Amino acid sequence: MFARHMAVVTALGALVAAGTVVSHRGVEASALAPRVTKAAADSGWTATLSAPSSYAGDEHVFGSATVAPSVTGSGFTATVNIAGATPKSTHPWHVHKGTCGNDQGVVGGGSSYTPIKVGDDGKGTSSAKVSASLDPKGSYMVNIHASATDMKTIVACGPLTKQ
Ligand SMILES: [Cu+2]
Repeated sequence: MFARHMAVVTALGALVAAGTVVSHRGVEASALAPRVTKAAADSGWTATLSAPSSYAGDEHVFGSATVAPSVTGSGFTATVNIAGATPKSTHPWHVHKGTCGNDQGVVGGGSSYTPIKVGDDGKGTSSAKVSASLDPKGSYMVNIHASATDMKTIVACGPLTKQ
């Protein structure tokens, strides 16, 4: 019940954000209008990524991330851009619950997130469709892991802030 309600709220927020007037789901959501007025202002989240103070390695990864509610239903799309990474390196990344100093786990299935493939210029990007919703009042962050074989080392991290 709660999860379904949140899905409708997220969908309405996305529709309003996109300036689109739509069909079946819009009609369904309008029945909840008095309760979703605030959520309708949700245009997503952003994060600025930098190396955590605990990081002692050679990479100097920085970047940004955005989270946009899905336009077509529940869930969200997260996009990350980094620079300063080792050329041709591969970095797993995720939206996590919690803060950079207090990881409370990946949001959605870890396999939703395709690792970032870094180019010769040290830059890379990736995008993930995640079938989980973020609690507007929740605490989330994006982190960039050192490699698939060194997930424990975080080369960059940043808190997600509501836009
Ligand atoms: Cu992660």
